[in-house]
Amino acid sequence: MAIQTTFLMVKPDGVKRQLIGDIVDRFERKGFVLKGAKLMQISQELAEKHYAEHAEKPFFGELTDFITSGPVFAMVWEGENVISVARLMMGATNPSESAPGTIRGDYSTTVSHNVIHGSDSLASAEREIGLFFNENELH
Ligand code: DAT
Ligand code: MG
Repeated sequence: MAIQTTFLMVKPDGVKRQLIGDIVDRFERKGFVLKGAKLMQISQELAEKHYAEHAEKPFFGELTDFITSGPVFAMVWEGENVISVARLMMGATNPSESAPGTIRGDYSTTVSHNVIHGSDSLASAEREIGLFFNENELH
């Protein structure tokens, strides 16, 4: 048994396309538990911190512009191996390679607009939850 928590976020494209309900539904039906959630606008500063590992990549400017282009739906989820299982349910980063049935596989065609973010490790989950949520916002 490894009960974990992870940080998931519907990106601005997913919010605009009204996919929040479907995405929340998938994780609830799987059996994961929602611990916190909010619709919010990401600042430039938070975008740069959140994606700091990609600061040297050629797409970094495009990435921070996109993630600040409209509201996101930030969430914390809990459950058995939720970090890796949520990544499986999201599908591969590049929607050209994500399997049908996954969120990215079902709803996106381009890597720069791939609908959802999910933490990729225990350390990044802890770091990202701390960046986006206060203790009193988690239940
Ligand atoms: P993931 O979001 O699956 O963890 P990542 O951490 O490698 O993927 O990249 C973060 C985001 O950056 C990704 O969701 C979309 C964007 N991205 C990644 N590679 C890209 C590329 N080659 N061109 C444009 N955007 C890219
Ligand atoms: Mg990543």
